[in-house]
Amino acid sequence: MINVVFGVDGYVSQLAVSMISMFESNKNNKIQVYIICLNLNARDQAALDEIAQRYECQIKYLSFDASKLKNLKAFFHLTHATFYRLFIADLIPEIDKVIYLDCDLIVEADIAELWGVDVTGCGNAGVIFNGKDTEQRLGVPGGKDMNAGILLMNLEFWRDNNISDKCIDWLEKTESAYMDNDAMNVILHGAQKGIEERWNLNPIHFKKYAEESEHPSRILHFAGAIKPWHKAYDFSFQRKYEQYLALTPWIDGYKPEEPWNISQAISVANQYYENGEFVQACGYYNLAIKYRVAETKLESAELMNVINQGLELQSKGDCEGAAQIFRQVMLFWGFPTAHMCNVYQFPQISQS
Ligand SMILES: [Mn+2]
Repeated sequence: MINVVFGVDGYVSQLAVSMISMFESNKNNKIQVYIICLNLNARDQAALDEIAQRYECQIKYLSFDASKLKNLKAFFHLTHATFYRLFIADLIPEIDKVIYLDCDLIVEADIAELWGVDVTGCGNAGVIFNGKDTEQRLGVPGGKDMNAGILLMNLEFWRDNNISDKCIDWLEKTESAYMDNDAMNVILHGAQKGIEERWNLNPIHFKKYAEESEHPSRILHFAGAIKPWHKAYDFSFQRKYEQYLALTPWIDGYKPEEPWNISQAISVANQYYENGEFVQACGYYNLAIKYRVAETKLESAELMNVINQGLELQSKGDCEGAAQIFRQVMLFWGFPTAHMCNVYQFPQISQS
């Protein structure tokens, strides 16, 4: 039996996608799923149970005293659920090993291979990123930057060495950007095992790698503030996300989240433009102009004239011609007009 733990704090449809992608890729494995949740409603729980039953799995739900989180602060786009993994060892004392999975990923791998990694003498196994972050930012000589989105956790080690308490204690005393991820990298320094990067591939950095089945067996982890349920994300991964979402009841009425700033609007427009969908491209270039006007005055009357030329072509139905004019304006403002899979190469893509 493979034990898999998720933590959820609001992102239930995303959890459903992570979970169902795992089941779809692991039809020959027996999996026990645990979900840590503090406020899951009965309807969502019933929908998750129904999905698990399709794959002959019964979910066990775990809850804990929320007051343990009262001194911990979540930053950026992260919710308190990021801290749940710190409590796993105590929540299931009868279990010695689990795979922990985030809710922003798609499993396309046989997780029995991950489950088989030897974690003797280690707290966590996971993918170590290239950054020297832990060493430089957190001042741990030789410190590893292991990403906590996908972990094989040795719970026996966690309990024997009081890792949970040590992490919480460190977090209460330290203002750190990546919170529990940082805490584990500091506290477990010297007791971490690196695994192959295919277990934690961020598609925005590895588009070719992730898409071309060079590694058919991998976990796609959509780390960062822009996710495949945002319209600004790379369209091909939005479609992949929606394919799995379509296996869940959350597909009903689903719409990706619209861009909330100029960079995201341009990212969407550029993709439509490259796909030859000029009507949609113009719509999002218009939105980009709207965001620009809302935050900055237009530079000149001349620029206004150029924009008006584009709008006129658009109103006459020449959306290709209009889009070309709008793209000149975007370039003038310093934005790229070629689609970039890595949305973070845009200026201020996630700025709220
Ligand atoms: Mn994540």
